[in-house]
Amino acid sequence: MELNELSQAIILGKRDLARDLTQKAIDSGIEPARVISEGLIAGMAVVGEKFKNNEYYVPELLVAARAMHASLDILRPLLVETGVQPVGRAVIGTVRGDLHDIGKNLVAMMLEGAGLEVKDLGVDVKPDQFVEAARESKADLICMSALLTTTMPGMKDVITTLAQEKMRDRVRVLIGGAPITQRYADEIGADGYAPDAASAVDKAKELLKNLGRGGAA
Ligand code: B1M
Repeated sequence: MELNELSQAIILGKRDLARDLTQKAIDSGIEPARVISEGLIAGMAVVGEKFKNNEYYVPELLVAARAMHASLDILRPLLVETGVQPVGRAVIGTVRGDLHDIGKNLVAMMLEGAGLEVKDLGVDVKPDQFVEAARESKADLICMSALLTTTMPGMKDVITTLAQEKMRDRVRVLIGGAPITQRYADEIGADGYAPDAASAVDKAKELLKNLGRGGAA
């Protein structure tokens, strides 16, 4: 089966077709991670371009996102199944004022698939909520996503709150999202940055290793 059929279903916002093609891809033995990268992410990249070029508007984005979520519902449990023993704990969310969650959901699933226990706090997560959740779940990592240049500063606020609560030395901070760069991560004192969901897993492993958690995720 060709994964570009799935990309097309995402681009056209065809939810039922996206669901069927995802199931077909899995049944034909394609790895869930490949379905995500070559089917879903590839499709959403085109959607993003079309939006940028004013070929698509918000309604088209929403139906594309809905199709993507239908596909993810099938892939999520499969990704988790591939995981081994939990090797670390993470809380993840999209920062205050930001409602974009597709990339964050992908990162969460990939981390789960890599064997981490992940608590997903959703979107529009305030600094206190990140820190409180990290405390409650004894998290090793706080993972933040931002898609808007206006919401990026919320990441710095989480790091400040973490320090105020004297938890900075035992919780590592990983950030990402379309406008985020390594330079920005350095500027705000985050421990890691990843440009995509696959490298977020590598970075998370590295940070866990630094914490003495073995990093065998
Ligand atoms: Co919005 N939006 N949006 N949007 N939207 C962008 C981000 C934008 C770049 C579009 C554009 O103008 N070209 C622009 C931001 C401009 C800026 O700030 N510079 C924008 C805007 C302006 C807005 C609104 C303000 C529009 C309006 O209302 N006028 C509004 C804001 C709402 C809010 O958040 N308060 C808005 C709304 C929406 C929708 C609701 C319609 C929808 C979101 C649906 C949803 O998420 N449930 C939407 C969408 C879909 C997009 C685009 C088209 C696609 C985003 C996406 O899902 N990409 C986007 C344009 C674009 O990015 N090209 C755009 C696919 C996803 C897989 O990629 O999220 O980047 P991404 O995640 C990647 C990596 O970034 C990385 O890994 C992921 C996978 O590999 N990553 C991490 C992400 N988080 C990470 C965390 C990590 C590590 C890696 O560690 C923890």
